[in-house]
Amino acid sequence: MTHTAPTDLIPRPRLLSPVPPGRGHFPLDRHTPLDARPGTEGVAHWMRSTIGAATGLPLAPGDDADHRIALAVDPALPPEGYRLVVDGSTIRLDGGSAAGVFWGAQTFRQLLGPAAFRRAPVVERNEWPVPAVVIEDAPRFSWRGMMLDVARHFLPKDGVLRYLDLLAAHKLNVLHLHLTDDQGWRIEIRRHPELTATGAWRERTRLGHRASPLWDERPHGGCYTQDDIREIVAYAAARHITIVPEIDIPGHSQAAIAAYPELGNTDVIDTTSVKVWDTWGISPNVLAPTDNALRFYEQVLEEVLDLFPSRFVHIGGDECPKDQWRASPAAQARIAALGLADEDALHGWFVRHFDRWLAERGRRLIGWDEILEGGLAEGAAVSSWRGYAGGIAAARAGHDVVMCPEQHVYLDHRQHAAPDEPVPIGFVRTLEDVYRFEPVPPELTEEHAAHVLGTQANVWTEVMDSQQRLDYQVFPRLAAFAEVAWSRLPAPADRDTADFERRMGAHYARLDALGVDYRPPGGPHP
Ligand code: TNX
Repeated sequence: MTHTAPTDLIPRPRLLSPVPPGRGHFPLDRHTPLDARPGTEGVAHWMRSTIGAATGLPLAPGDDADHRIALAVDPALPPEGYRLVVDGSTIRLDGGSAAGVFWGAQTFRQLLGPAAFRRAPVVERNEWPVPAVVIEDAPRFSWRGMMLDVARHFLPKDGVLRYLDLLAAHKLNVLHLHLTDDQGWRIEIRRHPELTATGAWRERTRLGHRASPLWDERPHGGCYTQDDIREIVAYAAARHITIVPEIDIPGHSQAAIAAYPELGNTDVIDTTSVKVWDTWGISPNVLAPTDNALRFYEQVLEEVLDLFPSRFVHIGGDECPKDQWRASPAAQARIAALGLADEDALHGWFVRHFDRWLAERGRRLIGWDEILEGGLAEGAAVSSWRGYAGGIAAARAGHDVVMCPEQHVYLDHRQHAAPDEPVPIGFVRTLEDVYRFEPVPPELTEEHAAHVLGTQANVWTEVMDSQQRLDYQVFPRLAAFAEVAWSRLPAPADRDTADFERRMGAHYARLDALGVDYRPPGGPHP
């Protein structure tokens, strides 16, 4: 019978003592009870609905000292850590918290073999031998994320739920949702209904060049209702994943200006003729530095805070062209009235306003590294995307950082130099390149490195208009990224890429069972 060798796990656990092959296993079958001690009921529910559905085993509640799976919280373990002990009579899974037990359950699922990743059993099978093993594991970082851009191409709710399952299977615990951009506004805001009535749709897509498959003349759009968002947040919480919402200001806001023209720089352009953008790049249409714009976005964020329990709220802050502010007498008057030096400082004024506003509500602001340019707001954390430099500067100044340098973890970038690579943009980032990514740059002292909360892979979707293209770009690279974020790997040059590739052999079978359209190892034309 096929199960997975404990040495085939991804991400690699911290400590693994397998019993030599053939020296024992736990005979999981339809009579095996699942005993969930207090605090682990949610994990047991997840195991029944996922592993139970794939195997056809009931995993019914119960206890039997000679044959059982026992889940428990052991506060002596690290908060997200777990210990999994499998012998002939018991599978014992303890976690430092429910989250730790949940990550241990992901490991347990891998030990059952690829069939445990299906939605329903394909053959009648009564025994699922689990190899005897002792695993002690805990994550390197507390922020192990993926950013998904649902603004450039909308991903309907079920697609997001599916990605939450995929993140969970890789022990990733943050989904940063990029909900607004020039090309679309994707979250219902009750107080300002035009944001989605107008802002969720563009007339066409003109991405790249005329010959590009993404140059068309049909409308694109969609949005999440507030009930959709509640469902997504609850689904994520059941998987110990935090959704970090992003509302991008003051740039990347053309869709909002198309919906409410008074948000734009009305003394520079006729904002009533602005439409949701149908091309890519950086739109010159940015928010005007008015009290009205601040109030408007406070009202937006009030609804966002009601929906998302996340401590961190992302306000974007990236790629804000200052040309309209330079040309606008009203913006110039504002700069003078506030006693600011220039347009960069005005950008900083926007960010500082929301830093304070969020702090007053018990939340924390996070923004792209451009927020350093206007003078970093007091409590702000930084997503370092233009390389490591922003993150290094922020960490040295005592600010928290999420490392996501575009040279390493931008999954919109191409995976191969071949001209027929299906998504041929950006620089080449192979699976191995991602495996060699190191989130903590060596120039940081230990004290400053402690500000690196973790790392995330960013998935911008200008060229990803379907689940298939999305899967192709994200996988298998997300598996390498997950190991970087979870496991304590040696320095990049010393990483065992051969062992990782070997384990990927088992992992492709899991992705197949999950129905993931990953890029095949040899490329689309091996
Ligand atoms: C830069 S990263 C952007 C995005 C694009 C991406 C394409 C960042 C904060 N801004 O708006 O989608 O490059 O790779």
